[in-house]
Amino acid sequence: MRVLVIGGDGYCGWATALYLSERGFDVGIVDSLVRRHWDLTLGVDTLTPITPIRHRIDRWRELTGREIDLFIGDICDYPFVQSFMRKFEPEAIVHFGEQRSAPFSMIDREHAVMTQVMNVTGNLNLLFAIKEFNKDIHLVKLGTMGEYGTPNIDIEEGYITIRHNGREDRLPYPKQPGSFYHLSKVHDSHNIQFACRIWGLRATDLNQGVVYGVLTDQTTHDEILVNRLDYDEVFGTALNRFCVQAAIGHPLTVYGKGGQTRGFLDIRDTVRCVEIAVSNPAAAGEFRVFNQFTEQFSVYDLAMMVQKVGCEAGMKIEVQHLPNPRVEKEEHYYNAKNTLLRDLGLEPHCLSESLLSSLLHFAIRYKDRVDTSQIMPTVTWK
Ligand code: NAD
Ligand code: USQ
Repeated sequence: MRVLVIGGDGYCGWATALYLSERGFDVGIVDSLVRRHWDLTLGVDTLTPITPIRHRIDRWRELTGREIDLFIGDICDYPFVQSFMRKFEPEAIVHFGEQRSAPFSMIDREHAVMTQVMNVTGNLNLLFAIKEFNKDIHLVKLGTMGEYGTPNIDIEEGYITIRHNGREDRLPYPKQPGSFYHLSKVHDSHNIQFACRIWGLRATDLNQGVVYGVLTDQTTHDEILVNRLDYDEVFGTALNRFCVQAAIGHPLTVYGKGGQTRGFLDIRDTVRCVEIAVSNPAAAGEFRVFNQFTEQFSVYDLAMMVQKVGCEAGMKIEVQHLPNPRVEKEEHYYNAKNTLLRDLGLEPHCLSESLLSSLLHFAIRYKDRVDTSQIMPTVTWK
């Protein structure tokens, strides 16, 4: 199957492109490299020294004999989208190519507008391109668990059955996102659902939780293939940040009480979930939603787990409760469903002490690259 990975130079996209390539899919990568540009403008860098995209792809070909086509450009530019659709003729499009940081979207008006305009425009362009070139192309879109927020009832997979004044319907699950970034994903979901309903497109929205880890079987073949690992306050995510903080002896930065509970998954499950979605396409006209996470943890629980594993290895790790820079519930009910991907064959890698230990050792290996000034949060929601 011919699969285009939009955002294939990024954290999830690079791991997915190599995984699908090794699994026998014909893979093309589309990326504007804007993420590398944002890192430069913010003065942040990945913990791991990532090589230029063309070097990465050349090395993959040398090692495996497998080609990955590369299209450099911005999916907000419709003629560029038309040109790669014409040249590559995808059967599935996996869309990772968005501004994905909540703090980035909350820096100021400019960053909020940039996030929403880019994310919504790029996604709309893909929908129009699928309609123009081949309505059978399956769109696999990365959404986020954060679209739902933290309601005081169970979170279903995309839809909820509601009884109201004696009548019943299955409706999109209510959304209460927590940042302008998370809101952009809600807008995307609505646009995709509309396109499926009106034009008969087929789409899967993968409402992914927070991803952790860095090693996948394919990116470990060679140092040139190493994936990015973000630890800074803008792009770094909770567990990855805690492991890097532990590696350099920085107190773990729990925001507020730390009772914020989220769905999490190992990056090895991200790539497998995408394969499952691509291999089991949605029906024509169907807008399908899968909650893509494997386990739920509170931020405080994660910090305690990192502390335990680190201390057992002889490290000295403190946990610090910082004033929360975000506006979010710090103690709340959270019970999200995640059975649909398992029903299709996902066998989760659960968070274990050995995985945490290997992530800690990975962070220690690169700890001399850490810029400690990038760790404490400065972007606030207010
Ligand atoms: P990332 O920033 O590492 O990668 C995104 C890639 O997309 C970058 O290489 C960037 O250059 C590219 N890109 C962005 N806008 C583009 C555009 N307009 N045209 C072409 N390329 C563009 O992000 P990631 O962590 O790999 O996340 C990928 C997707 O998964 C995002 O949509 C994100 O919302 C979603 N997601 C990520 C996580 C996580 O924990 N990392 C969790 C849930 C959902
Ligand atoms: N947090 C801390 N300390 C930190 C960093 C974060 O306590 O040092 C807390 C945050 O306050 C929040 C939780 O951890 O309550 C998660 O924050 P995060 O930065 O790990 O993740 P988030 O901002 O939600 O965004 C990340 C990805 C995003 C994806 C989302 C999935 O950057 O692309 O959509 O995870 S989800 O959280 O399910 O919406």
